[in-house]
Amino acid sequence: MKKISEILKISLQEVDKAPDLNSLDAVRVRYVGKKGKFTTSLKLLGDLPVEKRPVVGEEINKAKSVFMKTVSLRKTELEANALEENLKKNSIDVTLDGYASSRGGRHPISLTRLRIEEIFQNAGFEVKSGPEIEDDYHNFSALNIPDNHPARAMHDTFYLDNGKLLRTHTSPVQIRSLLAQGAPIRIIAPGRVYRCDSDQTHTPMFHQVEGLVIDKNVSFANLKAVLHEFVACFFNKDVELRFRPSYFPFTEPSAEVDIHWGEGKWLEILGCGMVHPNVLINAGVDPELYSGYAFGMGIERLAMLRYQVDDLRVFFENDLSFLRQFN
Ligand code: 2NL
Repeated sequence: MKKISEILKISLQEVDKAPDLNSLDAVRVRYVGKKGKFTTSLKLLGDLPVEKRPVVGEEINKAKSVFMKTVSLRKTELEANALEENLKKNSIDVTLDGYASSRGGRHPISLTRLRIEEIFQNAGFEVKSGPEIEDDYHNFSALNIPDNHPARAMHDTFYLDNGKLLRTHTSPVQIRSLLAQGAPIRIIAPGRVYRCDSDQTHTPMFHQVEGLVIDKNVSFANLKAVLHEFVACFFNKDVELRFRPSYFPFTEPSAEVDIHWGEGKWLEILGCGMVHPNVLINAGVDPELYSGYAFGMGIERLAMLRYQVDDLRVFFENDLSFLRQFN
């Protein structure tokens, strides 16, 4: 009996000293495992006289129970310590800086459009917009484009099931403005336009700015002066212009304009002309009293020149590493 209380005392000391869960389990095995001290003591009961067996047996079982309870408490304690340590090791410092979220930026086409708008606004032009879904009259007929003109062919125009179409230029915006407010007028109409055409240098949707000035005594000389000033402002330098005679159904005379861009190099950037009398009549303006000029240019082309982009299609791919360069 004395020996059992002695074993218990030592075993409890070992439990208390066990530094971690593994050594605690080793202690447990040493006392209550198959060959443990309490286990073997119970097996040796048979060597005692019959009348002593129950008392000693009970004593061993009590000691074993106290031991097991102590092991269990120590186990809980060690597990709590381990958890605490793990939390410390893997804790997050919530006061550290996070990742900065980057701000978006304007698309180069938008930047170019805004720049063009600003230049013309400073020259007294109003910026106008209108629907992208148009009817035949405002997109074609009013502009003196006859029924059999190639621009009307299915090949170029996106027609909708309801007989309407996607505007092929922003001219209808100007026709609508003119019908609504009459002459004199001085406007530009930037916006998306659509043509059923797609290759290296054409996208089915692109951007255009058209301009329209109607007043008394408006001349081709006024048109040349305004375009020359616009190009100088846009490129921040004096650029030589070349007017080549051309044809548009809605202007007469008509011209295409090139800019002098490097040794002997000329690049076409816009089309223009004096508004055709038929267009003035269609828009309710008396061509005996008023005259006007109009012009149209592609925004993508101007953006490519300004930002030295040589492939039109990058404007439509939305590749972030391309777009970030314009922030
Ligand atoms: C081009 C040529 C042009 C016009 C657009 C126009 C508009 C009205 C009346 C008369 Cl309401 N003309 N617009 C005139 C000449 C040329 O655009 O090459 N655009 C990209």
